[in-house]
Amino acid sequence: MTQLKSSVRNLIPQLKCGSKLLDLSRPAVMGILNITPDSFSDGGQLYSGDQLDQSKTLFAVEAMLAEGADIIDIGGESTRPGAQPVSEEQELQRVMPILEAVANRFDTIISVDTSTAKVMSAAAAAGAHIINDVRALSREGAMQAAADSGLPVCLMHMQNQPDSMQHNPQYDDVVSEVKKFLEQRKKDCMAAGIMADQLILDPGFGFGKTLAHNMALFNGLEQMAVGSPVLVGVSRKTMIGQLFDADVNNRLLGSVTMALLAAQKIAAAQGSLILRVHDVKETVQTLRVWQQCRKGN
Ligand code: 8Y4
Repeated sequence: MTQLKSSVRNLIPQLKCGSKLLDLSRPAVMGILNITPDSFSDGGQLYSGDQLDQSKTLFAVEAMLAEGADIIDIGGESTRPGAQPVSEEQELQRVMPILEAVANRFDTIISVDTSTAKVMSAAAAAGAHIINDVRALSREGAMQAAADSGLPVCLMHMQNQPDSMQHNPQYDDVVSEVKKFLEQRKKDCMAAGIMADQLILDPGFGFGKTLAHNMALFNGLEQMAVGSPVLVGVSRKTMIGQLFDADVNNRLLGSVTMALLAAQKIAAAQGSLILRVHDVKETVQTLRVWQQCRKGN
C-alpha cells in the first residue's frame, strides 16, 4: 500500500482515535454515559444507593451500542451549575473502573469526559480513544497529558467556571468570540505537539451562555466547521426547555430536531460532526432517515 499524500488523506473524513478510526463521512453519535450521582436529568439512575451499579452501567452501554452509538462518553464530574466539585481521587475512582470494564467488554470508541491531567493519562492507558474536555485543556498539566496520550481531543468553549457560568454571561459577538477562542486553543495545542487533525471543536452550548447566545451560536454553527470536526452537545439542555417550557424529561423532540438541524448545517458547510446525545435510538433513526432522503440531491 502506498501512503496517501496528506493533501488527499485530509479529504477522507475520518478521525484517528488511538487504535480505532471514527468515520466522519456522516454525523457520528456519541452516547452519554452519566456516572455522576447528581446530574439533573439522568444522574443517579445507574446507582444502587450511593454505589454505582456496574452491571446496570454496562447494560446501559450495551443498549446505546445496539441503538447505533459510535462513541460512548464516560464522565465522572457534573458540570451542572452548583454541582459538587469532585477531587482528582474521587474522579479517578469513579471513572476508571467503568472505563476499564467498558474497554474490556465492548469494541467501541470511548471518550473520557474530564479536565484532569491524571484522569486523561490513566484513561488513555486503560484504552480510552478520545479526550473530551469542557475546559479545553486549561487545567494544570492537561495539555501535556493530552499531547502525551496521542489521542484526539475535543476542545470546548466555556465562559467562566461551572459554578458561576450562568450568572451573567456577556459577549459582544458570541459567534466570533467563541470561534476566536477555539482557534487560539487549537494553536496552543499544536504548539504543545497535538496534531491539527486530532482536534475537535465545540462551541459549548449552555456553558456560560444565555438562550440568545446559544441560538446565535447554533445559527453560526457553519463558521465553527472550518478545518476541524465539530462536536455539538444540546441534548436535553436548558435552552431547549426555554424554547418550549419543557422540563428535562420532555425535551426529546427538541433535542432530536436540533441534532438534525446541526447535521444539515454542518453538511452544507462540508464539515464533520459529532453529536453528543442522551437519546441514541431516536437520534440515530432521525439521522438515517435524513441521510436516505438526501441521497441523490
Ligand atoms: C440533561 C443532563 C441535560 C445534563 C443537560 C445536561 C457537553 C459536554 C456536557 C457539551 C462536550 C450536559 C461533558 C452538560 N455538555 N462535552 N459535556 N460538549 N464536548 N448537561 O456540550 O450534558 S455536560
